[in-house]
Amino acid sequence: MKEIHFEKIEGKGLKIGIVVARWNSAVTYPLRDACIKALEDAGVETDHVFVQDVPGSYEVVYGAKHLIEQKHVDAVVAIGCLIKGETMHFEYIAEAVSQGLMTLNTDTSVPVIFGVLTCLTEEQATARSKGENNHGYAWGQSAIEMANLKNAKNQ
Ligand code: RBF
Repeated sequence: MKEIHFEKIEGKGLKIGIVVARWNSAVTYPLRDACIKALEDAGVETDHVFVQDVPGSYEVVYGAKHLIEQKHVDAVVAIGCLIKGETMHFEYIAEAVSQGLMTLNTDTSVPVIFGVLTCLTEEQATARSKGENNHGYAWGQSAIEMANLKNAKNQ
């Protein structure tokens, strides 16, 4: 399994946003839940976790921006699941969302974690959102690491 290695991460006092698309919620909700678990395991207080549902992956960029501006979070995890169909929607939405999330990273001071699965089949999406290989946990850890980097002074 490919995975990210994390040093001990401390989340106490951080405010973390999670924006989650309801499209393919059988995939995105388990990703969201694993992300929340990672935040709890790292000591983020429950009332410091702000979860915002949006209809689909295309809307996660606006949802992330909303959390940054209205909840003043230290990092956001943007969760969605795009599954390739017969038309071009997959390519257009994937490109727009990845660019949109990167623009938030470069144009705001708040790190945004890319949690959008772009899969060719439902099986691929399931394999990345369930059990040991649920990517949501590492996305939560990534948010804490980046939030601490945002708040680091002279390091
Ligand atoms: N949103 C997703 O999060 N995952 C998808 O696989 C997905 N497929 C879509 C396919 C089509 C043909 C359309 C029109 C929309 C799809 N959406 C999907 C929804 C999209 O992200 C957005 O919510 C809507 O287009 C409304 O802006």
